[in-house]
Amino acid sequence: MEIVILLVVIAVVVIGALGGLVVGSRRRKQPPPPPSATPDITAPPAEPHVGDEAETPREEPRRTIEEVDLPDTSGAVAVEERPAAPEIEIPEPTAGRLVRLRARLSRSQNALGKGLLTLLSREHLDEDTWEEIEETLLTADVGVQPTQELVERLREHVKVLGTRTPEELRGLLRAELLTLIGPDMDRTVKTEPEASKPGIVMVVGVNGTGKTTTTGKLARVLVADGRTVVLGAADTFRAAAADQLQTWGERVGAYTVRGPEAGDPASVAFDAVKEGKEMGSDVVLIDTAGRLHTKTGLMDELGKVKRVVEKHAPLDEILLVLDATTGQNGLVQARVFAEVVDITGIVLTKLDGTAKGGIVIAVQRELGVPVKLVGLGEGPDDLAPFEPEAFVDALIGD
Ligand SMILES: Nc1nc2c(ncn2[C@@H]2O[C@H](COP(=O)(O)OP(=O)(O)O)[C@@H](O)[C@H]2O)c(=O)[nH]1
Ligand SMILES: [Mg+2]
Repeated sequence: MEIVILLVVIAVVVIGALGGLVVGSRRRKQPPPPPSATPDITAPPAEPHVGDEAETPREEPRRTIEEVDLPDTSGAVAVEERPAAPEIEIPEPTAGRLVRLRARLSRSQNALGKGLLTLLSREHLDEDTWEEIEETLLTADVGVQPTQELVERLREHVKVLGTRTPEELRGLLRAELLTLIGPDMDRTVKTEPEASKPGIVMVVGVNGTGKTTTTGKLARVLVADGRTVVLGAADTFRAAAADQLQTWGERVGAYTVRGPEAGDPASVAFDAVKEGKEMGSDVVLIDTAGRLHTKTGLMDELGKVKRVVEKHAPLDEILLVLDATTGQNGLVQARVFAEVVDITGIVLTKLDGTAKGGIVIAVQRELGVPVKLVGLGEGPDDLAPFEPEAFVDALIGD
């Protein structure tokens, strides 16, 4: 009797363990580690631990022989059931995203575009009205200098026009806003790989501005364009930051290089580029931490990350992520970061949540660097290449 009980117990344990293994292997989503993975790079998600879901299969009702459907052999060749491959998402194409997401700019549209058009349509454009126009621009964060330039030019043109039709006003405003934004600036994100090295992009900015989200979205953009991507989780301050980035990567099959928690961000960045090179990847995207409590600390850290990465090759792009809802505060941050590293492009996030679309103009003026990407939501494909014409059209409406 004891022997029978013992056998039953053993059988249950074995079945449970087997079930656990199957579940475990299905759970692995991270793409296979690169051939050269070095020990200091944290491996993809761990194997299931003892006890992990080992219980589940035991509770599943077991099918009896009578219930098993026999394969239908009358039709085509029976297809063998294979374990599901990790689900890799196909991101949306990037062309025309800003046009598609233009409704997200409705707050800026109402406050800036419509506001200005209404004011300009007044029969008498007296001093008070011009002051209101100026206020509208300043409230939308266009910035003092650009506002004065715009108002001056509008005044001149309106004088010449005499009577103004709504179409003329719209055309005028469109042209002048475009001039301020700079339609001819090169806004391509430099990610072209060269013979011996991937394109290298570093993402910097204050915590909470959307760096990790932007890095993840950018990886999707690149994958959608047919590139292979390696992510470097150089925000080693919190383990959750690396997890967040890795999750973004896994969704599109991009490998994430991580380091130990509180480890050296520069060495993670270095390893990421090394992996990118060895895997023959097209682009390496490096996410960084953005603690700003001391400027010197930040300067030291980012400066070091940059120097260490440049032992491999120069960085192609340093993107500064700014939260558009923070207004003038964002400009202060921009100044600090520009002192530390050579910013080559700006990403303005959360433009969907603000009426202050004029920040695009102000921040470009401040840094003399173009806005290259804009964030228009929390969704995975809510990052758009910045197109001045589509942006202005969205602001002033059709
Ligand atoms: N509405 C909106 N939210 C955004 C956008 N970009 C990022 N976020 C949100 O901002 C929060 C902080 O983002 P995260 O990438 O973790 O910031 P980080 O600390 O700079 O890495 C998250 O909740 C994001 O979903 C955007 O363009 N629009
Ligand atoms: Mg982050």
